[in-house]
Amino acid sequence: MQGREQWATRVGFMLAAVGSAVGLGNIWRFPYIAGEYGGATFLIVYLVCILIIGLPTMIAEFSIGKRGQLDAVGSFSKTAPAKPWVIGGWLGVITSFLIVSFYAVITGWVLYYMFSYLTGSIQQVETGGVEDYFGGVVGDAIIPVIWQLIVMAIIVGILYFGVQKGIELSSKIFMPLLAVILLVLAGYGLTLDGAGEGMSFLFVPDWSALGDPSLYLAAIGQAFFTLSLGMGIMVTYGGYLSKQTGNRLPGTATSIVLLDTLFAILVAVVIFTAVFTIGADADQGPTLIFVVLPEVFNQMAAGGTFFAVFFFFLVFIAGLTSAISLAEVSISFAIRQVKLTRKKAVLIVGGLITLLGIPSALSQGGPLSDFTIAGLPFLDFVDVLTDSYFLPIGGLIVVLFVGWGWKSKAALEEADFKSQAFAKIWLFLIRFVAPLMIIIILLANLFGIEA
Ligand code: VAL
Repeated sequence: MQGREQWATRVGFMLAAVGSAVGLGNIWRFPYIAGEYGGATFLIVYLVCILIIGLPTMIAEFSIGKRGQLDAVGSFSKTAPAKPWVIGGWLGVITSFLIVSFYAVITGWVLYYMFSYLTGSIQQVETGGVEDYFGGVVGDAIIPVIWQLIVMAIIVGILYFGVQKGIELSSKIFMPLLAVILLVLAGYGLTLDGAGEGMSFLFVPDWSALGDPSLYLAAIGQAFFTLSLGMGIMVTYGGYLSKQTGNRLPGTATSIVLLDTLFAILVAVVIFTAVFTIGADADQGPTLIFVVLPEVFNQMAAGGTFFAVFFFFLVFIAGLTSAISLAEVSISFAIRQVKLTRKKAVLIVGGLITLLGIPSALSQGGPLSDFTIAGLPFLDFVDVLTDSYFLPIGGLIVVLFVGWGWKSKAALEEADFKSQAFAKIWLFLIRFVAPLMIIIILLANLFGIEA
């Protein structure tokens, strides 16, 4: 057997983790959830969740991977032999596999939109008609599947080259590119007529909204999703760390969390300045970037197409690097557990993900829209199952294991804190604060408070 793959540099590892974190979660999910929960108020609660739950959990996931030096399942079982904690690893593999199956479908819609702008077809839609246009695209029997297949082929193509030449190299190219595009778009957004209103929606809180319990659920759920936590990704990526690339994990994790948050805020600036420019409502829900934003682009006197192509390219690249990380969890598992070569594992796992994605692709008004589970179309069912249940359970197992199941000396050694005070705060957060908050959201989800 060849030696296990590893990151080439610490910065490369960090960019790959940022590539994983920054995705549809930041560009598609964050703005519509923030839009639904009043903008600035949501942002504040979300930032608190990121700091006291997200960041500590990320350090915990990296530490497990770094100690185990294996895939998500292997790293759990090596760190805690013959203990039930390994369920956390299995759940990570299952969750990421489920998420990537529909994630590639949505990334396919994004790519389709980008091409439609390039060919000029969306620009011809009449004002107010994008909703029907979107319904036509996602409800078609062929379009969503073809674009899902294209996206999956690109993902498989990149993963075929492995950790350093595939994941790390693509992140080193794509992440700076994304930052540049985003800064240009945000700068442009600030010149629009709705800039003032958009910015105050995003940054001036309405304190009365804090009384809504579902705001907190939405904020914690978003923190897990956007930071790629509870899905085995950061454990898997931690497994490719060496002594050199894996030192000072708290610093690396802090940079990842900061960059992810900055991306989300800048995207929200782009979107809300645009939305308020045409006087649209911010609380449109999941179709915000597919319906409202194109209306904005179409109504812009100048530069709409330019803005739109770059925007959807940005979403596509962000989605791609995240989908890569989601798929890698199962691939690294297949390489170790089933003893496949990387190339075989990539092809087989990629094929299985694609198959599972097809019912999602056909569920949004297409031929399978009448096939529902628990009253939901297939894509929505898989989304809710993972977001509302599997992610928090996965995250809970991680914090309970690192906080209580693992000797704190060993955990601290892997995390490699330079400050005693921060090390103590971290242990306190993963032992008490994070588990308690996660248990509250789980119970709230079970008892049906809408997130
Ligand atoms: N964190 C990513 C996102 O925000 C994925 C991996 C869920 O979209």
